[in-house]
Amino acid sequence: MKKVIFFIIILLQFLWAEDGFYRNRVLFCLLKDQPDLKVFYQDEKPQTELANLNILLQKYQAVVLEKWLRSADDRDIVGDVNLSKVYRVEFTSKYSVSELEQIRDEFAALPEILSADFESINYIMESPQNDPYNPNDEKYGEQWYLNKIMADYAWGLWSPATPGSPDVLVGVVDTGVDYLHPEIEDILYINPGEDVNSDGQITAVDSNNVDDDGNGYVDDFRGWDFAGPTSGGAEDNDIRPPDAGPDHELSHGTHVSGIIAATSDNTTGIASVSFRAKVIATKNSYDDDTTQPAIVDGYDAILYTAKLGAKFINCSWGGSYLFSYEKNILDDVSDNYGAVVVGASGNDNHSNDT
Ligand SMILES: [Ca+2]
Ligand SMILES: [Ca+2]
Ligand SMILES: [Ca+2]
Ligand SMILES: [Ca+2]
Repeated sequence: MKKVIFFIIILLQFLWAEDGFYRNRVLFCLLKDQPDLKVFYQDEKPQTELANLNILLQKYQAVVLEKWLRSADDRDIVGDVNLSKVYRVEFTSKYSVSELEQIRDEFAALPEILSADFESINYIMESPQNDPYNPNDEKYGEQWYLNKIMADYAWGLWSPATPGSPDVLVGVVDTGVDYLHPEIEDILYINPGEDVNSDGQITAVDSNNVDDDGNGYVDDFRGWDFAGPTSGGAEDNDIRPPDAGPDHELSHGTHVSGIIAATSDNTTGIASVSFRAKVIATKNSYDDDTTQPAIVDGYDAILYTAKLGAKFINCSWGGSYLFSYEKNILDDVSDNYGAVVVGASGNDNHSNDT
């Protein structure tokens, strides 16, 4: 019998934990013009100068009444809520959800109180609730970082559907992309405004030398080469870099695009973190800049991909400065195009803390 009771207690604790909020607590916020409560304890029970409140504290057997936030002061006002006037009430025992809702509503109904609510229980999750999804790509077993960030469990959330979505557009502002790469060719976004015959393919008919979508870039059916082949050379619509340089530096954009969106679950190569997002790639390096390629017109390219619909814009590059108009671009794409720009945190072998 003891074992059964023990099991039931464990089960109840598990269920309570699952419920996600404290069953023996209520938070309430005083009205803005209400002075702070003078809390004192009588027979280890909290009391205040407010008779109405004392009745509820006694009725539901409160054992603690305290300010919820030690860090809050009169600067922390959100709408009608002055966060420094939020109090936590803790009761002797736990209540059912319906009882706690009733208690919350009774506190909220007091004339001195603005509102009342529950308090959540939060965890560092030790294990996800769903099954992981393991793609069949041949090198997936070597991609330890995907398991490290629990991408496999994130993919599993789509079950039984295929993970990810080709409707998610990711801008990759980098050294261009080898669009003939077998893991890349199917993940590049085709600009429908330049796909003249609307077949989702880029063929000779689409190269009509006309800016069909009127965005200022002629035949930019798969991104744009903002740098052009050499310094001083004309920009063009070919985002494919040459395979040059001792360390193949110009393949950086292809590498990055693969990490983000390489075709996954195709028994070939790697799986990508997004599984099957589409990439809007730009080329921002010169073909002959093979030692340490500089990013040419990177901010223009950020805006370009945002205007085509990229909601995430990857910039695996950086420098030592961010000047005002450059910051304006980041704010523009965030505020006006709803895009998140992700930048490198530094590959320059020094501590960013100093
Ligand atoms: Ca076409
Ligand atoms: Ca165009
Ligand atoms: Ca065209
Ligand atoms: Ca693959």
